[in-house]
Parts: sequence; structure tokens; C-alpha cells
Amino acid sequence: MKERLQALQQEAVAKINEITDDLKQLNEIRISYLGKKGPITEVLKGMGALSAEERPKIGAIANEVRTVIQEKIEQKTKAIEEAIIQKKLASEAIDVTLPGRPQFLGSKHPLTIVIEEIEDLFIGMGYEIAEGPEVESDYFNFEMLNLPKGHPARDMQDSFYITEEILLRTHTSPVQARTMVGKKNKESFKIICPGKVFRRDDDDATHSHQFTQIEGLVVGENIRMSDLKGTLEVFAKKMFGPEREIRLRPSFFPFTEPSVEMDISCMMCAGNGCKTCKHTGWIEILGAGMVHPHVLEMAGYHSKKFSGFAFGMGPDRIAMLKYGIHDIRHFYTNDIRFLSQFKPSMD
Ligand code: FA5
Repeated sequence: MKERLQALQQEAVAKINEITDDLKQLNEIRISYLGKKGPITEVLKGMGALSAEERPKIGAIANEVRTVIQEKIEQKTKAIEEAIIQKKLASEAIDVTLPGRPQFLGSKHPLTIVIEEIEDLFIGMGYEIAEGPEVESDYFNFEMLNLPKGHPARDMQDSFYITEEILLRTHTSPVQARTMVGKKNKESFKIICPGKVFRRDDDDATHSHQFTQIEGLVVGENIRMSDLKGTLEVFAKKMFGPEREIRLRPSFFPFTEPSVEMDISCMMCAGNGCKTCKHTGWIEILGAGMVHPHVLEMAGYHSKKFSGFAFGMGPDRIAMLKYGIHDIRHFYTNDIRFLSQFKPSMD
């Protein structure tokens, strides 16, 4: 019996030694040698036939064999589990010496930079920002601005109509009318309204069917043309440099009277004449004028008591001048190489 038990121990240990990484096989060995139906139990069952002297000796040997096999299995299990952990750690190891992946930082769109610069300037002069819908009614886009149906000046702004009464706004001027109508107490105010506008213009280097405008409107008592001129001068010098001169030329807009166009002295040639200013020394920047009394009255403002000035500029053309961009279409074709070049000025 003793030999049988020792042979079983040798056999089991040999089998355990053969296993390299299979925990399942190891468990099978445990069950087959140490389980209730295993050969050791089988041997122990036959102990009844032994003499009283032999029995404890064989019992002790059987227990020792069990313990040896048990410990061998435990050692092996630990070794395999450790190897599995080491393998996992090696495969998941992070190489901290690898260079990091570069992160690409976005940049502001040049039109956003210019619009924000203009907003900051006017906010600094006490203006508030107003907004209006891009899908606008004919009533606010034209009629409330002194452009009744059939008025020939409507042709100045070829429009995208959605229905007979609804269109994509052709300028930011309807926000003027909406703001004045919205002032229940008909008090004084100063606003600028940046936003997208749409016209049926053929796209070329200086025209887009969609572009941006910023409208300005000041309404109050005793607002004069000289206030308009002073405001525009501050704007021109801040945007294009302190040495810029401005000039106002007579023009026509149905919603302002008198109406003007503002030019600035060319920043490329200091007014001497070059390609940018078409050899005139001057560059046209915006339209402006004193709010037409009829426009004030239609919006509920007493034109004998209140007066105002308004202006409307195109940030696309301003950004082109500021950054020396020769084609307006670059703003809308989303080429990252073009867009990532622009940084807001820090002053
Ligand atoms: C107007 O739209 C008037 N509402 C401006 C105004 C407001 C005048 C308040 C008086 C009082 P105009 O059509 O000139 O005006 O357009 C104003 C600016 O929009 C132009 O100076 C120009 O910079 C820009 N602009 C006009 N058409 C285009 C276009 N197709 N593409 C890009 N910019 C344009």
C-alpha cells in the first residue's frame, strides 16, 4: 500500500510538472488524484483490511501524499497566474519615452476676428449688440425701410425670395426697424447688428451671394451728421490705423437722408494711388446717413423730437483689405491652410 501511494505521488507530481500554462488541466489533475473518486481515496478505503499497527502508518503516508500533491498544485497554480499577469503587464506596458501625439489647435475664422474687433470697438463706445432673423419678411427688409413694393431701389439688392412675403434678408438694416419698433418707451439707444445676409449676386473675387454685414444705428435727441462723421472716423482709425483719413461722398439709400458713402485713404499707398485703390487714393468702406424721418415715424418715433444716424458695412471686404486677401471666396471654401493663418490683433 505504501508503494502504491508513493507511486501515485510520483505519477501526480510528474503530470503537474508537465503542465506549463493550463490552469484547467491542473484542476483536472487535482480532481482526478485528490477527489472523492480518486485513487488515493480508493487506497484509503482499503485500510480496513490492515492491522491496527499498520493503519496509522499508512494513514500518515496517505495524508503526506495528499499534502505533497496539494502543495505542488498550489505552487503550480501560483506560478501560472503570475506568468499570466506578467504577460498582460508586458503587453499593456506604456512607453513613457514615446513622443506625444501633436494636438492641432483650431483658430478663429478671419471674419469672426474682424467682426469681434468691430463689436469690441462699438461696445467700448456704449453700443449694444442686436440681432435679427436671417429669414426675414419683405415688410422689415424693405417696406419699413422706405422701400415700398415696386420701388426701383429694391433692384440695388437682388433677393432670394422664399414666398412673396418672405425672403433671405439682403442686408442687416431690417434689424434697425425691428429694434425701433421693439422699443416700447421710444427711448434713445445705440446698437450694432452683425449677421449674415444674402443676395442674388454672381460670385466673383469681390462678390459673394452670402456675406456678412454690420449695421449701426443711433437714435436720440439732437443726433447730428457730425456725430456720424466723428463715429466713423474713430472706427476707421481704429480698424485701419491712426494715419487713415476719411471722406464722405453723397450717395443714396431710401432709408437715410442725406446718405453718404465713406471712403478711407488707401493704406497700401498712403493715398498716392495704387492697384488696391484703383489709383484713386481712396477705398470705399461703407454706406451711411441720417435716418430718414419717414423710417423713424413708421417705427413709432416722433421725427420732430428724435433723429438718428445709421451705417452699414461689409466685414468680408474689410477683412480682405486688412489681411490682403484677394478673393472673397476663400472665406467660404473652408480650406484649413487658408483659415489657420489668421490671429486676432492683440492691441
Ligand atoms: C447696404 O446694404 C445698406 N443697408 C447699408 C446702409 C446701412 C446704408 C445703413 C445706410 C445706412 P450696400 O448694398 O452698399 O448697402 O452694402 C453694404 C456693404 O456690404 C458694402 O459696402 C459691401 O462691403 C458689402 N457688400 C455688398 N454686396 C456684397 C457682395 N455681394 N459680396 C460681399 N460684400 C458685399
